[in-house]
Amino acid sequence: MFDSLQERLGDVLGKLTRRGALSEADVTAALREVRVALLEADVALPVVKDFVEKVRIEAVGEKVLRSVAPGQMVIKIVNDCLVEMLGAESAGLNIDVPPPAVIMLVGLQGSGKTTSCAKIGLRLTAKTKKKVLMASLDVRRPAAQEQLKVLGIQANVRTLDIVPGEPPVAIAKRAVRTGALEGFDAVLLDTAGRLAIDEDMMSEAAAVRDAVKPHETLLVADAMTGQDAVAVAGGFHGKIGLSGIVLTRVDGDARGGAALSMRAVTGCPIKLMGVGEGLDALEDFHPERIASRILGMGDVVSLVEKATETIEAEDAEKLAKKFQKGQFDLDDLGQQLKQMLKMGGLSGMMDLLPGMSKGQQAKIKNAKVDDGAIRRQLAMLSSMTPLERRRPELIKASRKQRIAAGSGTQVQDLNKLMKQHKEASRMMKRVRKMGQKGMLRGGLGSLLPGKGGGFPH
Ligand SMILES: Nc1nc2c(ncn2[C@@H]2O[C@H](COP(=O)(O)OP(=O)(O)O)[C@@H](O)[C@H]2O)c(=O)[nH]1
Ligand SMILES: [Mg+2]
Repeated sequence: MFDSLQERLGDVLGKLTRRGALSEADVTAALREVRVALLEADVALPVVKDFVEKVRIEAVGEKVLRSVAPGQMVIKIVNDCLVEMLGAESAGLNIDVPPPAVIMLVGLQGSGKTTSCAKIGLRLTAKTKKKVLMASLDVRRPAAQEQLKVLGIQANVRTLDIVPGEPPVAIAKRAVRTGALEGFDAVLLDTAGRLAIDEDMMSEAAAVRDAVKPHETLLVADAMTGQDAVAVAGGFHGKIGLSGIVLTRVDGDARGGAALSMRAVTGCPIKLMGVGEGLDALEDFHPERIASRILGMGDVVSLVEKATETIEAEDAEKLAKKFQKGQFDLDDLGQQLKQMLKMGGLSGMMDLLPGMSKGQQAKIKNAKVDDGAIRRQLAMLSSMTPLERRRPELIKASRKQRIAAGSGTQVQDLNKLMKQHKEASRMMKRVRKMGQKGMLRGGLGSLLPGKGGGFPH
């Protein structure tokens, strides 16, 4: 699922990150493409409109367009809005009630209700050691009750004895009564579905609901059905009231629009997803994981988060001002090294630096610069006096020996550090004529091997 959407969004957003600065027009153009991509993935139109508008409002702000890595900031905003659309936090089944917890499954025929019922039964039994009773209220299809019984045997979950001719409401009541009398923690009710929503089906489900007052009413919806699924969800929610959604066939090659719209349309969380025919093919639905799967850029998102935490705008500006004056002392170097460490070392920084091709990034990542080198350099810097850090030219032979001894390094390590600092500050001077942002980038970039300073090795 989500493959084609992922490809489309990846293209659009990738283009943004490859540009250094962004204008409002760039963002607007990109969002137009995002909109088309979502519509093609079958996301409901009102949901798409809402989504794009939300992203636009946040993305064209000063803060984003003037930030260190505007393209990535936009991706982060898209990601956050996706998460919000999918339901902010993951929601589990609500079974913390005086037992038995009654869970009713509703949905169209063939959506996967009976299978999901057995999957949930197995999960509650195996994972949370609950005592579960399942009952099929599907008296329409001759083999339906038998099907649940067979699955119950496979999953090692009890099913309510079948009484031929018993109507659905009576079965539901008997199931809950049996559950209470025999000390079951949960009673799962698998209801009958139709090929399309109709009044009969709705009133039957409503009658069961009124008779047993379920703690959870889950809509089982097939992710493959696209736009229809959204209408179905709206219909069920209006007539019966849902507490959550189980999305099935997420393992298929659906375009994913249903999954993306369902939460927004009903306001109900997607609680579980079916990812195969096997009874263990059931997973929790984590909005943030799904979002990063759709964007295929989970790493970038967390890096941007780290970057905004570590490179505060003011720090960046302060640094830029110093560069403007052509100053770059060992304190500044230390500050940059610390930032690098915080951001997960050089390989982490790579993605945040605009203007680097994928090839360059890969090369540097493969070089595997270890954080240990940065830590050693920081140790040397902290063995210096403040005066030495401000005026590196003071550091001659005897001082060098003291610093190396104090930091547990060798004089040649220190020489290397001094040389790198010299190269970096030369680089700073070279980028002086660029804009402030350019200077910051040049400054950070100069710290990278093969792109100026060439350290740490
Ligand atoms: N691939 C896949 N198949 C599923 C999933 N859930 C259910 N199915 C299959 O869908 C078909 C119909 O499922 P069933 O539970 O009988 O649907 P019901 O009519 O709503 O009770 C069965 O063949 C299931 O094996 C899923 O998550 N992935
Ligand atoms: Mg069924």
